[in-house]
Amino acid sequence: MQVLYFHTSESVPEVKPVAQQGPDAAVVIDVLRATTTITWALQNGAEAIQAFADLVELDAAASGWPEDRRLRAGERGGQKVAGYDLGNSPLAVTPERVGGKRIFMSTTNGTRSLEAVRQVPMLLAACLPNRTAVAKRLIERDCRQVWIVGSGWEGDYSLEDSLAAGAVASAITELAVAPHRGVTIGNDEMLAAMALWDQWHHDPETCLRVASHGQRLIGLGDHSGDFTCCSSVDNLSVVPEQVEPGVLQLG
Ligand code: 3SL
Repeated sequence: MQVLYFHTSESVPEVKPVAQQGPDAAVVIDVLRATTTITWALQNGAEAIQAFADLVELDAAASGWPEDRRLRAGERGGQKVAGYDLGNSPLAVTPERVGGKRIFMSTTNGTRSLEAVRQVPMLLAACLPNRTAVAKRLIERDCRQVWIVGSGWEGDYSLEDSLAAGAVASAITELAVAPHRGVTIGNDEMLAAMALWDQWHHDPETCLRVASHGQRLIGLGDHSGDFTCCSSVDNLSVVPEQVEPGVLQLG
């Protein structure tokens, strides 16, 4: 298995078909907070997450879904979109709120990354809480070329997504020990992310708090619960997987 990391949706190369050496799997990460929220929403019984880069498209799709079985989740600039049911906090997607519901979701960066790789045959969402579960899924499916894609902030690098990319890749290298499952690290970005995980794995919450987007969230108000939730490691075994373009369910 070859594993590569791209920091943002903007840095993802053109996705080629598998027959032309394109990736057979992609893993999207937005630690603060979209993929953490997606993973917790599915853990807590949401029927599915349908992700959109664009709010107008989200509204159009949501309006075609029964009102009692839908929620609209929107975040821009770290804050809830006015009039939407939910923002982007993993603490808000409780079983009572999301059970049985489809969540139509758009965030500043995370849902853009999901859109950038939606044509890759297998698309997963990862965060620190499910990083080992994601690594196991990739190994079980015997993936050949995996693109891990961060979300960053409006085209720029983000520390916390790289931390989690390194966490996933480290779990893959630890678990894929059978001789026929050689793991190769495909680019410098992936090597650097693994070094970051080595550096911070004893204290991921501090890494999230010192990161520029962590600082942005702190500036917007008290996000202590979000930091604790988003920096927890390996406390979830669910893996969001794309089942049709833009729609994630538990695979
Ligand atoms: O950028 C995103 O997609 C969001 O996850 C940002 S925030 O954590 O909701 O502010």
